[in-house]
Amino acid sequence: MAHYLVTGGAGFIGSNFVHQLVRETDHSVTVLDKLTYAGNRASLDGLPAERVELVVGDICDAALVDKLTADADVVVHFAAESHNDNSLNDPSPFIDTNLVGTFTLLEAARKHDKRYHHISTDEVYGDLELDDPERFHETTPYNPSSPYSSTKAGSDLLVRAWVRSFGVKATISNCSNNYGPRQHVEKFIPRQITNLIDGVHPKLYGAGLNVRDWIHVDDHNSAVRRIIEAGTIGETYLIGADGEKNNKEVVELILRLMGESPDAYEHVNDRPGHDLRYAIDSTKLRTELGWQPQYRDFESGLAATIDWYRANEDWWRPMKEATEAKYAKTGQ
Ligand code: NAD
Ligand code: TDX
Repeated sequence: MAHYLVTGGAGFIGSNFVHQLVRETDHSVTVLDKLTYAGNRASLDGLPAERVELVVGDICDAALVDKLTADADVVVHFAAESHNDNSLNDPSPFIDTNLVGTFTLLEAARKHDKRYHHISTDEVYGDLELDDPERFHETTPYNPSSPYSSTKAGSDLLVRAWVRSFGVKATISNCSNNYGPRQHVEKFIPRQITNLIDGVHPKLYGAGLNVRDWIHVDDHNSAVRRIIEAGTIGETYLIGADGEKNNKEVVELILRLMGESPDAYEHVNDRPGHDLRYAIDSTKLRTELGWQPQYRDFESGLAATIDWYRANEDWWRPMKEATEAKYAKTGQ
């Protein structure tokens, strides 16, 4: 039985990680989360108080991070500013949280000699052409496009340097696009589901031909747990579930699953610098660590996600209006 410090545990992927850890292990957890616009206390509802504690605070607060790291066996770092569109409107919190925050955690992990796992994204590799037979793998050169992905790339490089220079016991994972319950309504899939619940047409950026490689959040988190258990210190593992789809296909599927005509969407302004395609080759994780995704059918995973948003309007309703007001300013 171990004690985990989970940063960003009130966000989308972090909260699902804490739920999975409580469901499937005896570990206890301290969540460190600033509860920014993206963090939600309600995402931790239903978890046993004797096993999960929420500390509201900033990962850039060195004294707090030092104290919580000293008390933990394992640090899992999910906290980030995570939305590309926000990073294009105001990059500054991305620099603080993604770079300075990661530096602060690494210094604490180094001082207290703690196992550290760093959560990152496939966006650090830039994008691929639609017809490129290549996919991203662990040695693909970094080539990030947005303020978001460049700060994530920078944070990964800090981790690699702290492993090599100071012997920090770290691993890194770079995952593709996640879907599932408790994702903020600013993100593509929940935005379209909640728009449709409100009688608003889904919004496709540009022509909608950009490709994302979808993975269920529980599969991302089972892979993270496997890497923490069995991964080699200093190594990077790519996490993906062979889920490539273009945005138009995803919107058409959401419309069909929600009983609407599959062409009932609108085209809106494209994202500046919009990455064309992401695709992950997760052979290393599968062959070296024996991991497999459980959600092999995107349609049924998406249907369950739609059901979750229908059943949990109390969770998402408070963030919907402000999110759409932000998009209205950029014509998206
Ligand atoms: P999210 O925006 O839903 O959650 C981020 C959480 O971090 C929030 O709870 C927020 O309050 C917290 N946070 C932000 N700044 C903080 C700070 N300074 N101190 C403490 N807490 C802070 O993000 P997510 O989608 O769950 O992403 C989690 C991680 O996974 C990120 O590192 C992201 O880069 C990575 N990732 C996400 C995806 C995806 O598809 N969403 C894919 C690959 C990797
Ligand atoms: O309304 C929309 N319409 C639309 O066409 C929105 C919000 C998005 N899009 C497009 C842009 C992307 O091509 O959908 C795709 C997915 O968009 P996002 O949900 O914003 O995700 P993306 O930019 O691909 O980044 C996500 O995956 C990698 C996460 O937000 C990142 O945190 C993660 O690192």
